[in-house]
Amino acid sequence: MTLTVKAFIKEFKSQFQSMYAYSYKEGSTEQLYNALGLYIKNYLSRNWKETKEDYVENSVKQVYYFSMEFLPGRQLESNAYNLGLLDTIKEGLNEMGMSLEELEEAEADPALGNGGLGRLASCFMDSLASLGVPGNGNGIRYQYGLFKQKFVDGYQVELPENWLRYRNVWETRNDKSTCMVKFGGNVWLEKNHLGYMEAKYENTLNVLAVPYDTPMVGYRNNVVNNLRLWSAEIPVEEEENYHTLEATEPIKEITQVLYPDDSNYEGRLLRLKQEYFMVSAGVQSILRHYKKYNLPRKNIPDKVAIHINDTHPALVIPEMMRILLDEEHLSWEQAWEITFKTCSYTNHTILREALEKWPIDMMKDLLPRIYMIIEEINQRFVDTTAPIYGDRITWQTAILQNGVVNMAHLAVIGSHSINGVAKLHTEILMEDVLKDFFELYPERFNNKTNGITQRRWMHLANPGLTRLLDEKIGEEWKKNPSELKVFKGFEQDEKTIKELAKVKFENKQRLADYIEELQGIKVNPKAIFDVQIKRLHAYKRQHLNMLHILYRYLDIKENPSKDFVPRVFIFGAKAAPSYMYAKQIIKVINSLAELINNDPDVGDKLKVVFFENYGVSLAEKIIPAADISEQISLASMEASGTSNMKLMANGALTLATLDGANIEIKDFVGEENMFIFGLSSKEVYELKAAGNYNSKGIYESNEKLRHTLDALTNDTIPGLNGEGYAVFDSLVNYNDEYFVLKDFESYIKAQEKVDALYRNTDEWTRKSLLNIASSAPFSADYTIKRYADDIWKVKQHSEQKDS
Ligand code: 26Q
Repeated sequence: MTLTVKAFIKEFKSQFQSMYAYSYKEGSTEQLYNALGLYIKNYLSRNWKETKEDYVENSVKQVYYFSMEFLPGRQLESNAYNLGLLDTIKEGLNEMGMSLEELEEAEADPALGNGGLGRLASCFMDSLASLGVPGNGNGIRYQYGLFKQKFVDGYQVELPENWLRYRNVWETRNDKSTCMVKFGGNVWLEKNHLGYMEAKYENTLNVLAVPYDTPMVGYRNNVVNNLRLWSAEIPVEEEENYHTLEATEPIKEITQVLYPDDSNYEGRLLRLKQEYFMVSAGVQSILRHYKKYNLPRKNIPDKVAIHINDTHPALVIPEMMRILLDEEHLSWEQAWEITFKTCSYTNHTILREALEKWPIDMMKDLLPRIYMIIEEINQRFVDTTAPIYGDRITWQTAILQNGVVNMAHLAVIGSHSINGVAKLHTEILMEDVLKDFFELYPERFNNKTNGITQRRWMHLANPGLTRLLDEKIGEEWKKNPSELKVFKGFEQDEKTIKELAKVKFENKQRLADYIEELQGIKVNPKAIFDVQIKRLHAYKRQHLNMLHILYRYLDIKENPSKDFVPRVFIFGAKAAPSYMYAKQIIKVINSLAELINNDPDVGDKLKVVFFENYGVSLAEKIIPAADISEQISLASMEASGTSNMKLMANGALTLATLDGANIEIKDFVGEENMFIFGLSSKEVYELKAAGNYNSKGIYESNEKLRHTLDALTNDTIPGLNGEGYAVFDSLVNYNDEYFVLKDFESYIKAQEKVDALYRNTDEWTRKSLLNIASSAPFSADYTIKRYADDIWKVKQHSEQKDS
């Protein structure tokens, strides 16, 4: 069934009229957007229903991806595109005197995640549906997403992100599938009249979990999977007990707001409530759905795979045990076998301060039955491990340690598969962070390098490049990304090189216009667009980037007649609200930008743009215009990175340390087509082990560096209130935790190579072409295929239905 422009126009008009009872000509942008969104949702609803029915009728195995975060981005264009409606809709809207771009801006960008981990979950949702893998997301419908970031005098200010204010056309509230989640109270075990042990509860806080389902549309394959987000409400039958607004607070707050920290774990009770709420509702709903299959409980692992996205949903393990023991009355051994075979876990970080460890007392009070089960899992683990491996290893790997529940240990012990997110990261897990577990269970460990969906990050974000690729290598690459390598054949084709350079230039021109409109900064589209977009964290070293900018600024001031290659430095980054140092770095960059952008001696040679409120929608605008991709974390610290993949696929050259997936970028595109600098992870480990790093020594002995660092504290940068000192102190006087000064010199050298290469436009573009052509292995479609084959053992179920 193909939709004609004429039919679309007719149906859209009637959709609008049925919603608002006046003509679309009177509609506001928001209303027109809502009508179009609902039109698309109606259009896909049949496939959504049929996909669901199909999975049940054929008793197919399904994956449930449990994640506290999802960052789907705007869905209007991407749904229309995957459904094959985009061109028809664009044309129809034009005929009615509207543009899709304009309506699109009315859509909220759901910021239900912090960064990489949440965006990865959403790329995976897109790939699951597009491959026809039966896969569902399970998460929280936060009423407020990640804070909106504003800069006031260069300081980050956080505002609430009320993304649901103007309704969300994509979601369907599903009152038929609610679950009850119990907190606190007293629990004891009692034999019931059938002779089974049963858990008895009193004085619990009962919370109703209401699911909101959002369609996850596959790319032109009629598959529509489901993303289920849970919202906490007062149970209907208990409404009468809640007399005041205040009394409802403890329930409503559970799904009110996303925790804005992505790297520093704080043991907040409310966060633990959120985790258990999502997990309990999710597991209950899965096991209820499984009953439709009419199969014995022991077959659950043949039909259900539950994936734990970092440790945040690791309570899936005791929760599943609880239901199988207390409600299904299985033996411990039976329940454990099912749970263990069903669950798998991905680790996303090696930062020690990010590892979740919940105080035992807190867990016991909030989740008494879950704690009892964790205790038994721990006891049985200790009893089987100690006799074979001895006390030391057993103690180091136990779940309960020094008054806390170690969530990573729980996740590892209860999962049949444990994976890292890039080759180096997985090695570090096996050799360092989870070394003892690797000795216990080597067969459980595996690597799954992250990936990105090319549909959103190339096809939609970069139409110019997509057209060029279609023209040169045909359209096959869109279904089959490995075809991108055919583009390598054009490496020496002058015409293609020129065309590619033109695409990039136009993208830069568009971004330059946007920057001027947004910030009033005029940037030269011929300059190198140098981009660092990611959460702000000392290990990601935005301050190393800043030091280079400062160095360059001083150089320009001191050598006015020197020939500089113009550069625009572009940042996008949110700092966790409680992360002081990250906020100070933002302030220093903003003040430095203010100085540079307004200095007439500098002109076009140097500009610094720090976008406010970086998120998925901004990323879609910035990435296609990037020349340089800054991936400069201290080697070993960045588990994978995913902006590195997006930027590469859009033809940016990577300037990087050998960390995370940068190593694999190097393997695919070749060292000569990127800029590598800095310590290797091995050198970082050695330097840490030696214990003799002396940042002050470097400061004192490197004249260039000293000159640059001194500018942080000698009033070179106006508007600072001690932030320059804070950065200076941490780097010079507190021994520079992330070895910024150690890598400074080689970073500057790499930056000089960037300038030199950019002078040769064709050579630069040739390398850009090779990057695009080598980016296929980072397609999330391949990543998901590997998860499906190796970990979840689910099959693609996408026989093409004709609708
Ligand atoms: C934990 C406890 C309490 C509150 C918050 C958290 C929390 C929330 C989010 C801890 C960590 C996160 C997010 C981590 C994250 O995004 N990690 C990134 O994951 C990407 C996808 O695998 C990788 O590419 C990045 O390298 C990694 O930093």
